[in-house]
Amino acid sequence: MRWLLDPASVQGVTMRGDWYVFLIAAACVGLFVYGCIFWCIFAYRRSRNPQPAQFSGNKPLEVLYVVIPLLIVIGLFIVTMIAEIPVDRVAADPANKVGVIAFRWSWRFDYPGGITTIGTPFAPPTLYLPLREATEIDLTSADVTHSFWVPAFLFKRDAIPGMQNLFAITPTRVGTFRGRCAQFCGLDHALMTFQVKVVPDPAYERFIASRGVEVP
Ligand SMILES: [Cu+2]
Repeated sequence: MRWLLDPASVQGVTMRGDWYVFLIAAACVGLFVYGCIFWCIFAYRRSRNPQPAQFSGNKPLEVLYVVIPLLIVIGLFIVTMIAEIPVDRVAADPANKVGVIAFRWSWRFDYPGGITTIGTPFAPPTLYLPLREATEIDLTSADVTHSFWVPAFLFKRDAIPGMQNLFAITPTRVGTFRGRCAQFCGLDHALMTFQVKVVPDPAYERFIASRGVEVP
């Protein structure tokens, strides 16, 4: 089902697995419910049942339709928790670390070695990331709550003033991806976009070593 979701990050692939479990569970519940509805429409149609059976209460059935949905919800909860453990994992000593500060209405990226990029609503900044390296992102906000969202990575995390959200992103494909603020944050929220450019590791190393002069 690659055509359905093709995330460009290791973390996204894990979340896709979780999403498939939800999709299959929802499809099974949907099939069962629609099956019951159509079966009732057919089996108890008026020509065969002019007078419907009259009864009330069915203890085993009532217990069953409380217990089964509970088990499904508990199962989905556990599957999601298991998926989130590797996604939330950050290394004690990350190889690459980028600070991201969201502000009304753009982004600031701080790389190692003092390289800083500050965007504006009309000149959205570019975030460079090395391919297949886990980059630790240290996310916060300078004013109100924003949200860092890169749809291609299947990844979104809130940028909250006074709080630091740490997470790692490991891109798996070279390319340019769209990023945007996913939390309505005021007038120019819609212009609060950025680009993510995933480049091979040597190009990223040159970018850092040249203090941002050799843009990949
Ligand atoms: Cu925002």
